[in-house]
Amino acid sequence: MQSHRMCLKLLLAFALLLLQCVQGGEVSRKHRDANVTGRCIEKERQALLAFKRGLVDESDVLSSWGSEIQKQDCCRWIGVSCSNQTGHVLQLDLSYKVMDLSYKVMDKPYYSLEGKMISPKLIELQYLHHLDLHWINFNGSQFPNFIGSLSNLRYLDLSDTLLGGKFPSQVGNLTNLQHLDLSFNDFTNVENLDWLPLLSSLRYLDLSGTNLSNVFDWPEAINKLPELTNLTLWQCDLPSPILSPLSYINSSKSLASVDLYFNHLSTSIFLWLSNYNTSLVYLDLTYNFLADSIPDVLGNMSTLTHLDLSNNQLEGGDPHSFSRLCSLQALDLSSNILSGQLSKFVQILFSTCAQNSLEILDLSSNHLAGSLPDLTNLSSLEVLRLNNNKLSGGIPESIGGMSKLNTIAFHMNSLEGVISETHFSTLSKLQDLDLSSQNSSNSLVLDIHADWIPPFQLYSIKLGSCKMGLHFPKWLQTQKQIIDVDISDAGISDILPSWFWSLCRNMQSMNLTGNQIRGSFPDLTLEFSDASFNNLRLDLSSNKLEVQLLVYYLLTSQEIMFLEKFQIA
Ligand SMILES: *[C@@H]1O[C@H](CO)[C@@H](O)[C@H](O)[C@H]1NC(C)=O
Ligand SMILES: *[C@@H]1O[C@H](CO)[C@@H](O)[C@H](O)[C@H]1NC(C)=O
Ligand SMILES: *[C@@H]1O[C@H](CO)[C@@H](O)[C@H](O)[C@H]1NC(C)=O
Ligand SMILES: *[C@@H]1O[C@H](CO)[C@@H](O)[C@H](O)[C@H]1NC(C)=O
Ligand SMILES: *[C@@H]1O[C@H](CO)[C@@H](O)[C@H](O)[C@H]1NC(C)=O
Ligand SMILES: *[C@@H]1O[C@H](CO)[C@@H](O)[C@H](O)[C@H]1NC(C)=O
Ligand SMILES: *[C@@H]1O[C@H](CO)[C@@H](O)[C@H](O)[C@H]1NC(C)=O
Ligand SMILES: *[C@@H]1O[C@H](CO)[C@@H](O)[C@H](O)[C@H]1NC(C)=O
Ligand SMILES: *[C@@H]1O[C@H](CO)[C@@H](O)[C@H](O)[C@H]1NC(C)=O
Ligand SMILES: *[C@@H]1O[C@H](CO)[C@@H](O)[C@H](O)[C@H]1NC(C)=O
Ligand SMILES: *[C@@H]1O[C@H](CO)[C@@H](O)[C@H](O)[C@H]1NC(C)=O
Ligand SMILES: CC(=O)N[C@H]1CO[C@H](CO)[C@@H](O)[C@@H]1O
Repeated sequence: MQSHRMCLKLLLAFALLLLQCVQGGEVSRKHRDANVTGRCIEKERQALLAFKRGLVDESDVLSSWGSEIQKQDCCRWIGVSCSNQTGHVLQLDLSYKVMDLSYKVMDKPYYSLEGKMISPKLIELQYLHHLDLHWINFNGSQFPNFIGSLSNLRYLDLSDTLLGGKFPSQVGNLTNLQHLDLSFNDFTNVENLDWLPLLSSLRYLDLSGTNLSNVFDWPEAINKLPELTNLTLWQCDLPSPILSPLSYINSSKSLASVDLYFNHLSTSIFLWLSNYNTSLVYLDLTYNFLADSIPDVLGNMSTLTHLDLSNNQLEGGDPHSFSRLCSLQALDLSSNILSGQLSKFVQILFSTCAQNSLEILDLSSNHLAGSLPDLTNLSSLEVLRLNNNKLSGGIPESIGGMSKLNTIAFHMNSLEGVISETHFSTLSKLQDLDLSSQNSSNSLVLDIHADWIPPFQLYSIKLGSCKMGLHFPKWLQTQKQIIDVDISDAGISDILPSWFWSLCRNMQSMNLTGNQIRGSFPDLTLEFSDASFNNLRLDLSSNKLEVQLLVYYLLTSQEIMFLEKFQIA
């Protein structure tokens, strides 16, 4: 668990470094030049220095912190902000957001501020109202009890710090807190949330990754926070609420965002959520134990804009309750067991309301059947995923009029018929198209003129097993941003065009297997010596090429390329 998270950290940190590199560290420079006039208080300076001694700073990101004469003003240290009237330190933010990473990109591949201990001298910073140590690795050390005495704190973020030990319920003493994030640490199980209602100003709460499996009354504790707007409890082993009539009384009416991804919640969660039916805009219940049909009470959450119920066991084909969700922008019901006719489902869904607001519709991986209806009434739709269902029949030409679409995923159905240029006529924003069928369940034929100039610039196109005619699709040449192409098993019987290698430049994946493509290769070593082929995964197997090859290029951490497989028939 821990090592997995460290890997993720490294990866993210590396991505961040690249980003910082591109931005040239402008943000942080600005930060350092600010508040030149500040003069910090000696006692607080000593506290900060003691705090620094508790850290391992291999990348020297805290180089501005020091006892040298030119570094005397601790209000100018990176991550530190003082009151410009009293000089007291008000803010200590050592999250990666404020760190200056630009200097060390080359010799230190990632940002690594580690903690041996959180110095108790930090308690000297009595005026501190913002403390953010997100992502500093404290490697299982105990949560510092004294933090419960920093009574002016309004903002506390100790997420991903790998603190361990007993869950720090003494944060309940920080009654001014508005923002509390203790997510993804290594605390033991929480016994109760009795301390939570003390935080009556709390607006934002994130306890993700904390085991709350024994806290059956967690909804009551949340209800007692009158100002709470954002609640995030990912992966908390949350039990389904056992609701007493009391839980409806005096509940806060402010919750706007509820993210309960990956817990043990059943449909009774909706009863609790209906307390918030006038405030809730964002609801994520992905990976829970929601079963049976889509509950009616959802229909009363009329302010919802984002609803994600994917990866549950919801069934049936009657989404009546959705017809009242008039502000819905994103609906994800993928990976459930919805059944019935798609056309009826869509008709109920959008007969009254959300047809003009909906931007994302994901019904993939269900058991929806029947033909694809005319969806042009969903006038704002950008993402349409209907893959892995039981859809049959043709793809209506009307889809070509849905000009905002950027993603179409229809693969793994039983669709058939001809696809023409009309199907794409106004799709200038299309970036991602998948009509493939790995086991020939779709049997689509692309009938497109050789000189077609598509309206779009795709990133990814997957047409595996769609029949494309004998000729190598010339229009692919027009796609300048494309990184992923699958035209395997497409019935192409042609000579590999000379422009093929320039098409592959900067691509990640090109799959031409199972065609009748002929031709020989010029000097492959020359072609592949070009660095722009660094990450290409190219599959040309099962063709009639003189050189049959399956090439995997991988980029190792030493930036050395190597060929894993090179088959010559
Ligand atoms: C800092 O000083 C300026 C005037 O120089 C004042 O307008 C501002 O409110 C002060 N900010 C704080 C946080 O005290
Ligand atoms: C983290 O703690 C473990 C023991 O709990 C220790 O073996 C390991 O060396 C520590 N790692 C670092 C980087 O301090
Ligand atoms: C929290 O508050 C209680 C009582 O108000 C007090 O006894 C306790 O010492 C406080 N804990 C901390 C860490 O400040
Ligand atoms: C959470 O705690 C419960 C009860 O102690 C335990 O059964 C469960 O495995 C824990 N969950 C995780 C993810 O460790
Ligand atoms: C609800 O609030 C009222 C007045 O603020 C209070 O008298 C009552 O005891 C509260 N009810 C519950 C169940 O907390
Ligand atoms: C709180 O939730 C709202 C609604 O989803 C969102 O717009 C906002 O960014 C969230 N606030 C924070 C601090 O994450
Ligand atoms: C939904 O709201 C209506 C009033 O707008 C109410 O009559 C009905 O009981 C509510 N349904 C549920 C399931 O809460
Ligand atoms: C919200 O839910 C409450 C209780 O479930 C219900 O009485 C009320 O009518 C609902 N309001 C709306 C607007 O649906
Ligand atoms: C589109 O909406 C109009 C007006 O709401 C309606 O008359 C028409 O039947 C709808 N078309 C489809 C294909 O659902
Ligand atoms: C292949 O398609 C059939 C339906 O034609 C489906 O039942 C089966 O699950 C598919 N196989 C895979 C591996 O997806
Ligand atoms: C290319 O496509 C075929 C058939 O769809 C598939 O079996 C093969 O794994 C793909 N090759 C690569 C390298 O992804
Ligand atoms: C980096 C920093 O400390 N910035 C502060 C400088 O002072 C202004 C008020 O004048 C604050 O708003 C900044 O946060």
